[in-house]
Amino acid sequence: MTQPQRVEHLATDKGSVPVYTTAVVDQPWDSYTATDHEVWRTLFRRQRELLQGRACREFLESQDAMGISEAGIPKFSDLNATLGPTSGWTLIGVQGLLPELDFFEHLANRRFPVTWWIRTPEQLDYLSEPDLFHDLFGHVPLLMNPVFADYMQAYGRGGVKAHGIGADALAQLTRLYWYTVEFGLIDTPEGLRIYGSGIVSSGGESVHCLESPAPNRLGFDLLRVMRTRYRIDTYQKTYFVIRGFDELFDATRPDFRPYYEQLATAPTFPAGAVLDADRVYHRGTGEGWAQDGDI
Ligand code: HBI
Ligand code: FE
Repeated sequence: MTQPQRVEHLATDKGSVPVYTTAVVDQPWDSYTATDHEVWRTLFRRQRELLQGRACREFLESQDAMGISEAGIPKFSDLNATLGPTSGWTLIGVQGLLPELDFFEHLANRRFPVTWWIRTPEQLDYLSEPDLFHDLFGHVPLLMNPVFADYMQAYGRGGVKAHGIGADALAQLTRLYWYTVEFGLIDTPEGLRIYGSGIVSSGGESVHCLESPAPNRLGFDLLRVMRTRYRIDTYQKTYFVIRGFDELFDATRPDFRPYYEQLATAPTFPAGAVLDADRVYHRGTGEGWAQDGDI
């Protein structure tokens, strides 16, 4: 088997530029080094300790049910043996960021792309694109939840359609992904909990999103989310809260075309905005926010 490539952002004098790749590759599990497995163990231990009492029950229980543990980097084939019969999803190996349409088409066919390589010890606390830890530790467990698994396929199908409609529709749909799949919170009888993959795979944000007074925590509303801008390189200024995965799946059931038409002339909102119509769980103080203008 040829060793797959490690495709990462390109550092240029104008900042980092994403590099896209479309290849589907076999996971070269035997090629992982002791350092790779040690990076996994370090991140796994840190995150599982932080996520007790912070991540939603479904996330933690699904990780355990799949046998994702601190032993070392899991084999995609082992995980597929559990995931396939449970929700019809298959993990496929990829080399890095996929172009939007490729990504959506995989989701629409219940294939979840997992980056085959893991970050280096120097990148432990931050890297600018998804690696194996983010994808596998963060995204894969909730694919075991039937309703969330259906949502992810519906999202993929919506993405393929949005790609055909145009850039605005794509941007609006990407905001939905960002504020749910990546940075979503869920309300539970024990309080707000995390389900977003971008949060559960990040040390600082796992605490910040629930306990810092700075960010807003607002009730999920589909069109509100699709109009709300975000930054990819700082903690979120606003987290949206769903009351259950059904709320997410029900929101993506209708055809989005009328929404895109309605939103075509609707202005977007800054990431830190709080509107009169918002269901407010917490109005953020905004302390420490990067003064980044109107993002
Ligand atoms: N590619 N490998 C990979 N993983 C992702 O999570 C991913 C992607 N390409 C595009 C993308 N996510 C986002 O733009 C989604 O909002 C579509
Ligand atoms: Fe992600």
